[in-house]
Parts: sequence; C-alpha cells; structure tokens
Amino acid sequence: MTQSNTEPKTIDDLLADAPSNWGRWGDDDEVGSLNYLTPAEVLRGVAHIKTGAVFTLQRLIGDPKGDPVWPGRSPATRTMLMDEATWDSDDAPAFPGGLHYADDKIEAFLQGSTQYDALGHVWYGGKIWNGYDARTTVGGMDKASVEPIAQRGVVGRGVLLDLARYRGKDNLDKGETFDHNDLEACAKAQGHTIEPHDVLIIRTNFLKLFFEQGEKFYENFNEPGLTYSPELVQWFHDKEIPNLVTDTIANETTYEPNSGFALPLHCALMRNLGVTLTEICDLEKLAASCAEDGQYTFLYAAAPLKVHRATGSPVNPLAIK
Ligand code: UVW
Repeated sequence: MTQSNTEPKTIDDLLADAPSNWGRWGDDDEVGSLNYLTPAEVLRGVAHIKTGAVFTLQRLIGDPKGDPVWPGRSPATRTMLMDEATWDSDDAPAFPGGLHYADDKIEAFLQGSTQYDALGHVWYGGKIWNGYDARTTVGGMDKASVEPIAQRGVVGRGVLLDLARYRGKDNLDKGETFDHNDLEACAKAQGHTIEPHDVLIIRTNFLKLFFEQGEKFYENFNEPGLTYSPELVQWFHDKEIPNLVTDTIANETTYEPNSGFALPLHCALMRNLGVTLTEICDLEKLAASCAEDGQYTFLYAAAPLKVHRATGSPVNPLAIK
C-alpha cells in the first residue's frame, strides 16, 4: 500500500472527525452504549420470544478439534488436579463418610474463547473509552474493565444477520468485507429491519476454515467482517447500537483495506462510541433455526464473568426465540 500526504498515517488521523460518546453517560461511565439497553429494551426483546427455543452461543473451551484464538494467544489448557486416582495414594485426603471428588483448573487467555471485550481493551492516542488515561491499564484495568459490563449484564432485542447465507456461501472468505448497507440489505432479505438499540449478531461462518485447515488457517491471517468507513461509524452512532456480536475472532476485517490499519473499528466503535464487542461466537445452530422458521429476531441475554480489572472475560450468550 502506498500513502500520499493526505492519507492518514495513524488511527488518530483516520478518526480525527469521527463521532464520540465520551461524557454522554457521565465522566465515570464504564459501560458505554449498553446504557441504551433500558428496561424498555429488555421488554422489547422479550416480545420476540415466540416458542421458548433457547440457543447457547459460546464455543466449547477445550474443543478436541481445537480452539480458534487471535494470533499470539494460546487456547485454554485444563488440568485435572483431583480425580478417583487421587485416592490410590496413601496420603489422599480423608473426608468423614468417604467423600471423593474431582477438581480441575484452567489457564486461559480471558480473550481466548467466546468473550466480551472490556471497553478499555483497545485504544490509540493514549486514551481509552470515555477519555480515561491509557496508563489506567497498567497492571490491570482500573477503568473500563469487563467488570462493570459483567455487573450490569446485556439484555435486549437480538437480530441475526446471516451474511454468509445472504451471500449464498458456506462461509465468508479471508479479508472479505461488508458494511452497514449490506447489513440493511441482509435484514431486508431476511424479512425484517434493523431497529435502534438492536444487538447485532453477524454470522460469517469463517471459523469453519479453522476447523478444516488447522495451522494453515493462520497464514496471512485476515478475517472477513465489517470494515471501517466514516459512514459505517455514523450508522452505528445514529442507530445507537449497544453491542456487536460475531462469530469471528475480532469482529471486523483484520486489516482495513484502504489504510492497512489493524482493527480500526475496535477504535471507532468500542473506544469512541462505547459499543461493546462480543467475539468468537458459535452461531450455527441459531442460524439453522432462523433459516428454517424465518424468525431472525429474538431476546439476547449475556453476562460475562465478573473478573476484577480484566480486559475481557468468557461468556455463554443466550438467544431465546
Ligand atoms: C484484539 O483486540 C487484538 O483482539 P480481540 O478484540 O479479538 O480480543
């Protein structure tokens, strides 16, 4: 990629005139656009429960077929600490009544499976969400950690936007992009609209390639997804979208094709607008159901784990139709 003098050299340049919600919900806000999800929005979501069918959207942690993670992170490891073999040993604990039990632990990246990003997870220019100093991340997130999101929970009307199906593909391809116009067109083809305050759940089925290709999947890593434009960011702002949920590792095309910058939407949506990001979901069963009954709207409910000062944490979101 070549750059002329007028082309942005940094994300600061790219987003110099981008909209911001800093201060909108007070100087001490740490949950951003989740403030749009009022009790009325919970009831709007509940109105879309028609059959009571429940779908869990988390990927399996410790999947025998592998756990897809962002390059540089490693999948969780689970270690068995106590099991029936523990009691083969003479110095095994003896509990009154003969109780035995199993115990295990995991060592995991908090962003290493289906997860909520804390609003302070990604930044540029020395400031995180709401203008907090990026030094507040040192040694743990003193501001905009995942904990306030976990304390609050996320409930509202969810809409599945099945981009793969809309484009007539099993899965979107490496680096394939789409924008808000495609989301609107996809919704229209599915028979509904995208309303203000909807939780957007976008299916690409890109991680199918992880399971088919193994390590080759990471060569020239460049996920498909939404890609930055000023119009797209303005659309999220105008629609007051609280939460963007996808089945890719990082929710947007990894490298924005014009600037080559990595993950500028994390910056424009999460850092500046306070849109929460939920990543690495498994949308396959939900998508099959939506294709079968034509109902793409439902109650969405999720709460990441309450982890003090964390940059993100695992979650098993629910879609209830
Ligand atoms: C990065 O922020 C690098 O990735 P993710 O949002 O997928 O955790």
